[in-house]
Amino acid sequence: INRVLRSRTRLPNFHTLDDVCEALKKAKNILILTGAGISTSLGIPDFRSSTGFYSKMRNLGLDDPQDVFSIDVFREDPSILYNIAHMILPPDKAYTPLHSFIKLLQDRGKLLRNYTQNIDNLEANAGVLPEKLVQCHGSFATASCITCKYKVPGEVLFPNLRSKKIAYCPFCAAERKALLQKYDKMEDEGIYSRRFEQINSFGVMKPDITFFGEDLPERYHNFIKEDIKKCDLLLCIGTSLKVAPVSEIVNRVPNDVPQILINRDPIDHCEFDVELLGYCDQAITWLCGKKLGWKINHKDFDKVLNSG
Ligand code: CNA
Repeated sequence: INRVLRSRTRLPNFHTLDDVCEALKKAKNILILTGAGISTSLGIPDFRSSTGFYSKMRNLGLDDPQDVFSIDVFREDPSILYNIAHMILPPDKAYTPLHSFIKLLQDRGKLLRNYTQNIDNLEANAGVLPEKLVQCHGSFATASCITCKYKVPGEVLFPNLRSKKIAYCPFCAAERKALLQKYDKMEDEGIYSRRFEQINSFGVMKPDITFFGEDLPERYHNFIKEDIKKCDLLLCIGTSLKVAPVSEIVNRVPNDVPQILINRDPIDHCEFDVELLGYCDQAITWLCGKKLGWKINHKDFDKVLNSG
């Protein structure tokens, strides 16, 4: 976790809603950086809000809630993730008006790429094309054996995650059993064994989400350098920008590219040209519906637009 400390000179002629609308109309290569805040309206908690996942973890007595997503902790005791993952499992087929806004930019040929920190894979539900998406922290869409890397579709793991039962890799089962027997025998013979550390995660299936201590997916590194050069507008939506290296994107975008924040809470450690503080579904629906005359193709568009 890194705080992004930055002092950026704001663009001199870019500070009104009309500037935002003009930029959205003109832009051809929009880079959208999204976070957990774009999915909270579906009931998926974010991490750092007062009602977020981390405060729930603290209430469960975990000293450092980030440990749930530490690869070292997972290797030592995978049951911790299996006990809490049900809280952040993605709902089936759902997506928000904000996800549909990303699809709208894609349809209008304006979306360079959506860099999402989200692991819920809801962008796919909204029809965002895989080539337009970089899932910076992986996702629940697939899962792999932590030992042999055998990969399965993510849903295969969902029943286990919902019922808090660890899922094991079928190809590592025999070796796991043999290891368990070996360590049991050592213990019977009074030989000190490091059974806990050695075996607990052997052959355990892990959702392909990036844990603290793991590198970001290759796709992130493959695209980010060129995309930063190409982008002509940066939208940061529903993120506290506290997790590096994704948080550093805002610093790497050239200074003459307008940067807009749409977030419920202000972000003290970053400066944007325009900040729209509030719920992102409402903000973007209002901007599209009332200011730009763009209809977002989402079942709740009219409801949100008329909700004031
Ligand atoms: P975060 O640190 O929890 O910040 C979320 C931000 O969203 C906060 O600044 C809130 O103010 C803001 N926010 C919450 N609700 C809304 C809303 N309706 N409209 C506008 N803004 C809102 O989460 P980040 O994404 O910044 O942190 C990155 C982590 C979160 C990644 O590693 C993700 O994997 C992880 N995460 C993902 C999900 C998901 O996939 N849905 C859920 C929870 C956490």
